[in-house]
Amino acid sequence: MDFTLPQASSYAGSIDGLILLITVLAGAWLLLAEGFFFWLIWRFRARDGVRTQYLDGTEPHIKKWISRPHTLILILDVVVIVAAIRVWVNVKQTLPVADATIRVIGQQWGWVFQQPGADRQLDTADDIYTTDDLYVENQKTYHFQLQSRDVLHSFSVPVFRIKQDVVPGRTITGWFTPIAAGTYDIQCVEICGIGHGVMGGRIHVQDANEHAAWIAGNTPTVTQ
Ligand SMILES: [Cu+2]
Repeated sequence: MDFTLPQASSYAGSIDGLILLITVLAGAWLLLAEGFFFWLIWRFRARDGVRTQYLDGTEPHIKKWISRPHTLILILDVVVIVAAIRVWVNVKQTLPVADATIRVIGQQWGWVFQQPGADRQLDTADDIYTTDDLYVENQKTYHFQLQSRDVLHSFSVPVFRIKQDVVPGRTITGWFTPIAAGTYDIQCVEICGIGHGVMGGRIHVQDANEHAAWIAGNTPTVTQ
């Protein structure tokens, strides 16, 4: 049984790498600091005939145990910040050229998806609307326009490592490129009322043929 969450978007791996980097750096310092702390407690425990030393913490040979790790941690902070900015710029600041643009609308309590029909243009008469089920093509880059009809929601696709707030009155644009076919969860991750807990959906990442058939089969017939 696999306990890890699949990485189903092009940038999922870089976000996981960032989390791993921070976990390893913070975890190593935690273990080191706690180990040293308990060693001090054991080493300088009360013993008969040994007088307590009174130290005020300003002695250079003691201060270096604070200042040197402090400097190291500041350097590692810079490493984390540089890594985080690189991922942020790639995921949030850069908008790669889209193969298709879709609209994602949050409302109490479900997701409405609007995507181009056979004409491949959004906001035309043959757009396809679905509720809670989003169908996309593997290896294609999508822009999504997030909107809300009522309150704050948050659009989350865990396998894509997407979590983006949805704000009434605004259109927030983001992107993803699915890299693994399959059906995955969509969640709302912003408390949005009594039905928040059931505001889930599914994203179906389909292969090219399967998706072309889905588009063809679901494009509404438009009478001119
Ligand atoms: Cu919601």
